[in-house]
Amino acid sequence: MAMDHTAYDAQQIQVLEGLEGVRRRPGMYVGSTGSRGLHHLVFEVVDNSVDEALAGHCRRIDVTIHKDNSVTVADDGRGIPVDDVPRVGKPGVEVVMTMLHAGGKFGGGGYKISGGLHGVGVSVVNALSEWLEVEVHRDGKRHAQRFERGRRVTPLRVVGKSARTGTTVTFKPAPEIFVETDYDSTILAGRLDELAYLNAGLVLTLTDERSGERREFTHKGGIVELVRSLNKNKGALGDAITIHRVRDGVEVDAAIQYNTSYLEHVFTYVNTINTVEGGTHLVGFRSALTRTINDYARRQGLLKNGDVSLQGEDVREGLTAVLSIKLPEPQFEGQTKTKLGNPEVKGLVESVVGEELAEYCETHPTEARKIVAKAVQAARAREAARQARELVRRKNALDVSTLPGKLADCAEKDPTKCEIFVVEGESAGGSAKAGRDRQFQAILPIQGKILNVEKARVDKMLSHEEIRALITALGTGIDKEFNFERRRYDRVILMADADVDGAHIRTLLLTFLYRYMPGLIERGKVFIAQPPLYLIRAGKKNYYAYSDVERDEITADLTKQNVPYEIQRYKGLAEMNPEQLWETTMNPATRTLLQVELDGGELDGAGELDQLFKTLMGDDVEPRRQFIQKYAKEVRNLDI
Ligand code: 0RA
Repeated sequence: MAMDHTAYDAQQIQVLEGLEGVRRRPGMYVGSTGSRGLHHLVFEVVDNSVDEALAGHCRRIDVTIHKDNSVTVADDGRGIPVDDVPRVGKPGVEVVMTMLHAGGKFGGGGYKISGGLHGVGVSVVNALSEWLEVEVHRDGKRHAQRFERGRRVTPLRVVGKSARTGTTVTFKPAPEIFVETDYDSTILAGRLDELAYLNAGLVLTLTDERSGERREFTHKGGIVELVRSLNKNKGALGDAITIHRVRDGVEVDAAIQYNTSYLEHVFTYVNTINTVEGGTHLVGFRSALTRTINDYARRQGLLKNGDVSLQGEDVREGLTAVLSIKLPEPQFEGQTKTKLGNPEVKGLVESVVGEELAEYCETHPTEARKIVAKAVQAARAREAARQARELVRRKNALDVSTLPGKLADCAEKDPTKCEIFVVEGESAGGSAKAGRDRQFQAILPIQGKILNVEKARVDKMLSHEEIRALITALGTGIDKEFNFERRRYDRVILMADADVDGAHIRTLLLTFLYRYMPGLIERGKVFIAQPPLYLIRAGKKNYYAYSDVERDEITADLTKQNVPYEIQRYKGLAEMNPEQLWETTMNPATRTLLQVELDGGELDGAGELDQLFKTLMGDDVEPRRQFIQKYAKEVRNLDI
């Protein structure tokens, strides 16, 4: 083909300007010149290999971090074409490495499926590298070419024979561009593992020559394995539902599995990019779920007459799912370009997921019924919470006249100086009322027996008179309308017998507070009173022991002094008279309180606690017992 020199020169200038532009504004192309951008270079190269895998030509991708923080990405794909590109007059490899956006624009037919952050292509990596070497195994030969700061320094040469095909790219990020040049193998490993889930069967390896560590990532089952591992030990309801369909050139993969928690974990991907801002695919997925489960519930008569219909949030309680779609021309929108905009995708995903889900329900009635039952329970809890909120809103919580009759309020009106004892049982409540300092201590007796603690569910609790009284007394409102500033007391102290029943009512109240007023626990405002276990009478003197160890210490002491004594084991709060209760359990100067804490805090502590509470409320007695023991260890001893 005759070369048009004018066009060629113009092309050359454009190429240089293009890559110079990348070097002038690297952040625009790779996000930043810090750690994020540095790692993005690797992801960009790996994504090119993943495209080969998606096209069905590549089975493994090996990533190596070298001692000098240069990185090699090797695949066993077809190899980047080495023939001259018509009109450009240069080998395909060189065009790919030096022209912006040249990535998927040639080679015929194939579209770029996996995404670099901006789909910028490997030329950006070249432009931002001190040097880059590419090796192509193709047509029985090994070809090599070297670039420095994006510019070709050797032409593409045949350097040997080869019996295989594939592409190997090695590059060293330019130190004048990147402020961070040390690779973090954990970050690379995380993405490679994610890619292994999103591309079932693909083998990815990471070798860190700085430490000698080598890891392999492969997940035969793809996203289903991811969902199963996310649900491990979370009380999965049946096995995961898997969906795999291609419609109108869009590949839809989904894995769905419910667990017994209240949490929703749905991860969505478009062309292997994690679409954290959601988009049309997620909207379609959600409406398919809501519609299909409602349809099934109604047809099977699982929704009672008085029931409200299931809303999106109901069918997503305890849902773990991964949705991964692949389409030729994704439009990414949003702040971080991680929101899918393609409008046609909504209906497409909705119908594919809807059809598959309906089919699953028909063929797996036992599992389907469990899922519906869970959603129905969520809907009832939502309705009960709404009614309770309504109740709280209707009655002005600050208006003393609407306060529950059983509440013995304190005289002090400044909430920061007040505390409330929530006391199990009428008689203990009576002692507490008589023994308290009425200036700042309020008492709310709760009838433990009325609440069937074995079977109580949170939605049932909300419809209960005792719990409503507690909500009104505390004044903060619940759930979405919780407002800490409206609290009527600064400390909520749960006071129950030191026996199994007491432990049950206490954990039940804690479950309630955790679910509907977590803001109180987070702020360290919830406490557990510590009544003594023993009274040791020695003549006119009374000693209180709060543990067996303490009892033994006291009696040993008395024996040493030859003082006769009598031990009484307290079976309940009611056995103490008001003065004793004040002295041992309520007087801030002498009492001990346990402060209830969310464990972990920053490390998904709420999630873990959620799980524990769920365990507690389930039907298994053994996990409940274990929880109570674990919980006892987790509360901090606090002297006030
Ligand atoms: C364009 C066309 C073809 C393959 C590739 C690019 C390709 C690019 C990269 C980047 C890293 N690994 C890669 N492997 C392949 C298709 C060539 C053909 O039709 O044989």
